[in-house]
Amino acid sequence: WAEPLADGAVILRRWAREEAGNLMRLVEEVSSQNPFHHRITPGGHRMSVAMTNCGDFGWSSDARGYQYSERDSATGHRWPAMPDLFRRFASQCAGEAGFPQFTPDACLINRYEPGAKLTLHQDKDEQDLKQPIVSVSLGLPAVFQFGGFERGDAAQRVLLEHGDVVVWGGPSRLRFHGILPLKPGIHPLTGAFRFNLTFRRAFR
Ligand code: MD3
Ligand code: FE
Repeated sequence: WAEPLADGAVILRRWAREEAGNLMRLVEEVSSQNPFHHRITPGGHRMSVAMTNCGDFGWSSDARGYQYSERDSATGHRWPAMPDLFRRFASQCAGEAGFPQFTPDACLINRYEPGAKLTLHQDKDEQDLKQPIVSVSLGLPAVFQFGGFERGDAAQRVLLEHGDVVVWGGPSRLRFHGILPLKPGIHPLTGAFRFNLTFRRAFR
């Protein structure tokens, strides 16, 4: 079912459940070509979340900063192609949420182990901020923090569970958000991990 979260943000609860097995198989395929990797922030910290990407562009962080690029700066190789199912599924979810024209050119895949977290941040490295971001959560549940437009604004907490899809568009696109440290557990599909796929339009 669809649950409005804020202006421009909709949670499609459990929307990815049926495809979860197929999506995870494709995550394994992508990560066999471009392994999950704990990147270093421009400030020199190792991220607790491990990442990989697929698509024409990938998001990464290194000493030079955060950017989308056609190649992984760690290897010099192009990112694995975005699987058709990823592109189709993301477009379909965006359509449900009122963004019928969305076609992602980048998919960032985050892998959380127990204790891994993402501190409050904004996603604003994309060229056209009118395009939404579609996020798909798989495996262990996590507490998502959804703040305001300033880092210090109060944040609401929302549990994101296996199969939950969220479409972030409109004014919600620039809200601060993050993930609290993952609690340990075992999920039948993903084991000790949580995965989050975010589908993005990096460039017009
Ligand atoms: C709200 N990922 O990759 S998904 C990220 O669970 C990111 O891995 C989190 O934040 C995760 O940048 C949260 C939900 C999400 C994704 C993108 C957003 C919320 C968003 C962009 C704008 C506003
Ligand atoms: Fe984000």
